[in-house]
Amino acid sequence: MAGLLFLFSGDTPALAVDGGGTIVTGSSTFSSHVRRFNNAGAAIDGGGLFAFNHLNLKGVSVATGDVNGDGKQDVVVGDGGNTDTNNITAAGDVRVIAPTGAEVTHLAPYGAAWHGAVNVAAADLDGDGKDEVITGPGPGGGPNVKVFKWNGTALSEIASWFAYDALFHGGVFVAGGDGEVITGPGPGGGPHVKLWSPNDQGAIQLDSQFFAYDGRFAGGVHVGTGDFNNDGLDDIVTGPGPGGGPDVRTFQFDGGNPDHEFMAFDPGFTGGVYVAGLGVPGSGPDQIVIGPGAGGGPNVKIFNPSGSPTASFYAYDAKFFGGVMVAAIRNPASDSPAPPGSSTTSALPSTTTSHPTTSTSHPTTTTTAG
Ligand SMILES: [Ca+2]
Ligand SMILES: [Ca+2]
Ligand SMILES: [Ca+2]
Repeated sequence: MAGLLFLFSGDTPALAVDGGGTIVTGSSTFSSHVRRFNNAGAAIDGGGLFAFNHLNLKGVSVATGDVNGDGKQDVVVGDGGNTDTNNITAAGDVRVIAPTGAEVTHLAPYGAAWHGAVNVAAADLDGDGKDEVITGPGPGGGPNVKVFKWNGTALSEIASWFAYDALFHGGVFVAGGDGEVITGPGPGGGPHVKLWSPNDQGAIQLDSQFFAYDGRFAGGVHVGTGDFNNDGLDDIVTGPGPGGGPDVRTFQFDGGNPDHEFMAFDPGFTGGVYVAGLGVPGSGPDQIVIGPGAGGGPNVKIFNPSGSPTASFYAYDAKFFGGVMVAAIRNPASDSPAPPGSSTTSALPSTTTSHPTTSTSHPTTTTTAG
């Protein structure tokens, strides 16, 4: 039986089940180590779990949301790449894991032959109270974004499209909020954020796009969502990919000038930063969780949107410099689903994506985050 090596252990606080305030981290290289923390940085599940036992794992991406609609926030884990040839189909490239540690479901969004990374997000795109799983391939794959919806027993693909030029093989980072899928190119791409939703006919349309940083920057852009200006509408938080400074920005969905901008680490750190919106029950605007890219220590930080740090902790051993992907539970009360009438259950153009295997080198920096 492939898969879970360690269950989430110990107490599962109510925060982790039905409210905001919980942070999920994933090792972005070397292993599939997933952990959870509260908004003060305390571990809430002991040592966490190793989500995959694929050969030569290259890390994981993480998301959190209630995928199966049971009121409990699941953890979605995407394989960061591997060299397995045997058990991918059995184990999947994406696993949905309940707070108890039990697997809800797994799937292989890009087929059994795909051994690259899968970036994941979870968001309720159609307002039915269940979070859809959004996937984007890592480097080596075409920019084929997919959306999967819970069908009562498993996840079914309901949308599939190319978010960028089909020849771009740097990967796609994904997020979701207020009925929109948000995409950012992986390394090699510009900081080109795009927002997508189904049109009246159910086909995916591009609603908005903007450059989060100087258009000449080619390290890609990480994206997350939260209500950072506290107006009840979701906003986007961005962090540069490798090669950029730790320059975190928040934007409203129509782009324009950022509402907030701050440096999450020493400005000299150029490993890139992963970003996520964090809801804290009873508080105002969503906060921002930051994980360093490869080259930085495992120092996860939480900030108010204005850039004031509220917590800082090591998600993994202090000697781990592989980077930390982050996700967090949003504040459910502030999460506005898509308006009635929009639906992603429709015939979408089915795309055939080839995933040539390339070896993408991520710039390695020796600067320590934090
Ligand atoms: Ca659930
Ligand atoms: Ca839904
Ligand atoms: Ca907002």
